[in-house]
Amino acid sequence: MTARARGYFVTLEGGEGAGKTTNLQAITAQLDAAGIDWIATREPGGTALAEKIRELLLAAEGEAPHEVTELLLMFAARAQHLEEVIKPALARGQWVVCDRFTDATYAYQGGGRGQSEETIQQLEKLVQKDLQPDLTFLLDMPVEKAAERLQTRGQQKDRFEQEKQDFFSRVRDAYLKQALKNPLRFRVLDASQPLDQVQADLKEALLPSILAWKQAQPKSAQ
Ligand code: Z5A
Repeated sequence: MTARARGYFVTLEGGEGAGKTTNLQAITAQLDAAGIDWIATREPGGTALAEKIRELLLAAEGEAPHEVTELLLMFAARAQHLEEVIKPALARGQWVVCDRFTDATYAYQGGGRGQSEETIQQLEKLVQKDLQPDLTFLLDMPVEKAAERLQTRGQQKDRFEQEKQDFFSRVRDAYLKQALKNPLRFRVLDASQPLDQVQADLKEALLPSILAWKQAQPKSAQ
């Protein structure tokens, strides 16, 4: 087997409608062009069991999870996803591109629902040990503008999407706080720009990581 360095872990974060799903495809296209092997995944979800937990968390109807239940279910899904999908892919030398990860927990369960940072940190330590994304893109935009964008979508709203503007403002603030606390890992992009400009910014911000990672590969794996 060819010796390879560890893969690379990229996460995409942002409020709803910021364009994570759309821009994830731009990232994987750039990785393809660079000849890099990748997997794309999402949270909550990414394995059969974690996708079942996602359904429970997002269901708009029925018994709503208590805030602590919601927090624990996010980390339960994450534990399964990490062990079954993320860690094995990184160990194989693949890039993992993940639509949301633990920064979303700080933003939604912390900022949105008011769970303490300390509690989230304890669960993060339990589930992730020292594993953190290598690079996180925060697609940031004003909450009102994202809401306008989503008005045209017209599909049924999940439990989070039914929250009020005030909730999403707290989520945005918590995301920006995470970015300030982790400046080496975060790249904050202005997601309110036209899509081609957002993708140009994304491409430019991703390129140094691609080049550095390729440079670090053993010669036999290049
Ligand atoms: N959650 C949590 O609470 N705690 C956690 O730890 C985790 C998650 C991991 C599901 O996530 C929920 O889980 C989420 C937080 C919670 N709830 N909320 N809200 P999700 O990622 O599956 O759900 P989402 O944020 O609602 O995803 P989304 O609505 O699909 O948004 P998106 O992926 O960011 O956007 P998009 O689908 O790529 O784009 C939306 C539309 O805008 C679409 O029509 C695009 O064509 C358009 N678009 C995108 N970019 C542009 C630009 N630049 N200009 C114009 N139009 C654009």
